[in-house]
Amino acid sequence: MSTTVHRQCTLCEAHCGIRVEVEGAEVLKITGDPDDHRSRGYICPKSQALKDLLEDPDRLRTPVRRIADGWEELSWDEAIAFASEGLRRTQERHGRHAVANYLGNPGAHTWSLFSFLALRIALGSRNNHSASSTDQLPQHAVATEMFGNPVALPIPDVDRTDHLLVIGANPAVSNGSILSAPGIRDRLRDIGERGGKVVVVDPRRTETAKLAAEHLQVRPGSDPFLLLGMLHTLFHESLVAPGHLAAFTDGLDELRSLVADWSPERVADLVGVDAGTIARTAREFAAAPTAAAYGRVGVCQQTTGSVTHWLITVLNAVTGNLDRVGGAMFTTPAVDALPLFRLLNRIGFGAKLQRTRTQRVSGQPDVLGEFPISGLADEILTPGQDQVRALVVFAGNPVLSAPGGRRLDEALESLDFMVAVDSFVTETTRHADVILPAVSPLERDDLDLIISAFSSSNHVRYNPAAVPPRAGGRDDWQVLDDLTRGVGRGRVGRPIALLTGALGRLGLAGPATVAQLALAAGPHGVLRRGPRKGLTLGRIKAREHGVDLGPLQPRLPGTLTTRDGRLALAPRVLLDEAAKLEELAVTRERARTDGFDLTLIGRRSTRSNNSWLHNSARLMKGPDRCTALLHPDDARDRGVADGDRVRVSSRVGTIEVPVQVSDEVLRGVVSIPHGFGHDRPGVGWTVAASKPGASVNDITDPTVLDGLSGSAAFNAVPVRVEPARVPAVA
Ligand SMILES: Nc1nc2c(c(=O)[nH]1)N[C@H]1C(S)=C(S)[C@@H](COP(=O)(O)OP(=O)(O)OC[C@H]3O[C@@H](n4cnc5c(=O)[nH]c(N)nc54)[C@H](O)[C@@H]3O)O[C@H]1N2
Ligand SMILES: Nc1nc2c(c(=O)[nH]1)N[C@H]1C(S)=C(S)[C@@H](COP(=O)(O)OP(=O)(O)OC[C@H]3O[C@@H](n4cnc5c(=O)[nH]c(N)nc54)[C@H](O)[C@@H]3O)O[C@H]1N2
Ligand code: SF4
Ligand SMILES: [Mo]
Repeated sequence: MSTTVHRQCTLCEAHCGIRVEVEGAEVLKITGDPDDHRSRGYICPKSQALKDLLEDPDRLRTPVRRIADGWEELSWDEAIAFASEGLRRTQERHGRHAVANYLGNPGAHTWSLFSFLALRIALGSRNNHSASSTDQLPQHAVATEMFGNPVALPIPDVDRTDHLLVIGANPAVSNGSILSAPGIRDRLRDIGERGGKVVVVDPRRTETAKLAAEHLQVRPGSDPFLLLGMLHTLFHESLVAPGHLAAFTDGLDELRSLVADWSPERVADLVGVDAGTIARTAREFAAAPTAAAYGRVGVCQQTTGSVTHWLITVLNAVTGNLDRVGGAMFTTPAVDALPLFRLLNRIGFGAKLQRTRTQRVSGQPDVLGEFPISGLADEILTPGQDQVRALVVFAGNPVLSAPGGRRLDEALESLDFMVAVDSFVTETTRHADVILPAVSPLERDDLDLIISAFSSSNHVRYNPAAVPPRAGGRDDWQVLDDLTRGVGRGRVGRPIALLTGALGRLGLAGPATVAQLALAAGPHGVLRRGPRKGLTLGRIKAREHGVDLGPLQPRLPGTLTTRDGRLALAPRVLLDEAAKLEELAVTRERARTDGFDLTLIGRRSTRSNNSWLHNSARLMKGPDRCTALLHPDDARDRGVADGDRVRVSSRVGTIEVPVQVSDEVLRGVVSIPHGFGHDRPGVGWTVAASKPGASVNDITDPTVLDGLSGSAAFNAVPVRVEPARVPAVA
């Protein structure tokens, strides 16, 4: 007899509702949940990988320790003791900062994140890193400067907007990021159908651009110039109307003088779009009844990541679209960090959210207590006080995901000790001394309180385990809590370890306790809404298709936690970043003369998710997806045809991939996806290794970072493309 379990797919940020048909411990079928009010039955092909992950013969089921010729299995008790002791020993000998940590992307999709954060506190090291510094860190840095609250990220109100300007994002493939909105293709189509307009700004004619009414095919890295040109038009033509924001907003005058020098005529060549179109794009944005500008990794992963995100928020604000229905809005999530940041500000700690410490070798400042992952290899390889000698990696694969991955690969091999919490022997975890494998998503219960806080509507949904954990399987939080108890020493670490232990003995172990407290204190919780109506974990669990907490609501000025309680439209540090654009405008051509005549950008595929779904045979079917897209004219100039192998070189290194000739990309641009390169020795992903591709991060530059946040600049890398084999002379 089969039963059906209702939960979410948590592979990407859409978090679609699914129905998992199970018989005993086996999963028979995964389909969309038509009763999930957000996804209404929608799922993408990746959802089927949940079953593949569960059944994958390469997935580690028990902890393993590295030995001379491979791996040996350990009991959980032995493994935790071995891991804790190795970390403790390193800290005793070399100080607490000698143990670094890295949090990968899937770690933010599970409530075990709370346990990882506790482990961080127990370790007490300043060397914290995460995938954020390859992703959305510029957005947090900008939010901290403008709103005082690093997690106050404006989300486009896609379901109610009349005009959506998408800059450097491809939601038709990524399914929306910092914009959770399952089935977003339909939502984008709906904008047009209700008489609105979608405009896409991207150097490639993407799947999203094909759905849009207009595509501005800009040159990579030119977005800040485009936005300055648009803002120039708005100020010059008196189209600036911040509306309800005016009463609590500072900085309009500084903005006016900043944009005065950047007319559409001046930026047109830099952007690759004519001045008339730039001015019209600005006018249409301002004239729309409601409009939202939205940017994601295409513009985060740039040296100008923060400045661009700032200008995007400014564009929303000066047209009165920030925090209004149909514009770019803030969520009112089940758990809100707002009171925390308000408290930090009140006790004078707010200013410490960023730039209070510097990364030892690179000198990069921290943001939200983390250093850029791009600097980790140097921290490991450069001798000196506080050199990193041990590492804990939770749910991450930085060898493939961080810039300059090849060097990090080497650095990891030189560590004294490394612990990985991951279910596979990956390009990263193959360097670990011990791997602690957690169960797969369908084997655990979960509550998403992070991704839902960045959604197109307010909601929360509990995920029961679909099948019991396979023999001996443990959830991430159990593993992480055990490590916390094992390593916690000193003034802060010891109390955290003791508290974790005490909660365990009281039967209150794990993220459920933290979630209950956070829910109670949240905007919908019992402290605010009373014991009868307030949102509790029990009430969330009782609603098997999820809880609808309503559409996004205006939240300003209440959500501001700046010291003066005002919205800072022109923060000093961002004006300083903008000042660097003058020089950038002049030097953009320089790389070409250094022999790198093309510009590299990234790409995502619907059948892939960063580095870790390439072991699913059904997703890997079909043509090679790790290709270099090249414009037909550029291919012809280099004497390469579709399918030929090419060498793509940057200042940092060279990779070899097949070329895919396509007029989708702008001339002068090469597009290569990340997350491949599974041919490194010892990688335990057999399907992935049979179609390995190459890692584009072997040629991205770890020294080229976003100016304000230190986040990786994967896009707009100067490269050269040549045939892999020189054709024989006739
Ligand atoms: N060139 C280039 N590089 C990029 C990007 C790009 O666009 N271009 N994008 C960047 C972005 S946006 C991101 S988010 C990063 C991602 O970077 P990472 O987070 O470092 O890498 P992932 O490929 O997501 O690897 C996730 C790892 O977690 C493991 N895992 C999956 N689920 C779980 C779980 O539930 N528990 C545990 N313990 N482990 C789990 C997987 O087996 C895998 O090894 O890559 C970045 N790198
Ligand atoms: N199927 C699938 N879905 C995913 C993922 C995946 O790997 N596969 N990864 C998940 C993760 S971790 C994240 S963070 C999100 C990311 O979600 P998105 O931000 O939507 O990511 P991308 O699809 O990489 O889109 C970035 C776009 O920026 C464009 N771009 C590159 N350089 C520039 C530039 O200089 N200017 C402009 N204007 N555009 C530029 C690229 O051509 C690309 O179309 O996706 C998530 N969803
Ligand atoms: S879009 Fe696909 S991968 Fe993302 S949550 Fe939905 S079904 Fe899962
Ligand atoms: Mo990401």
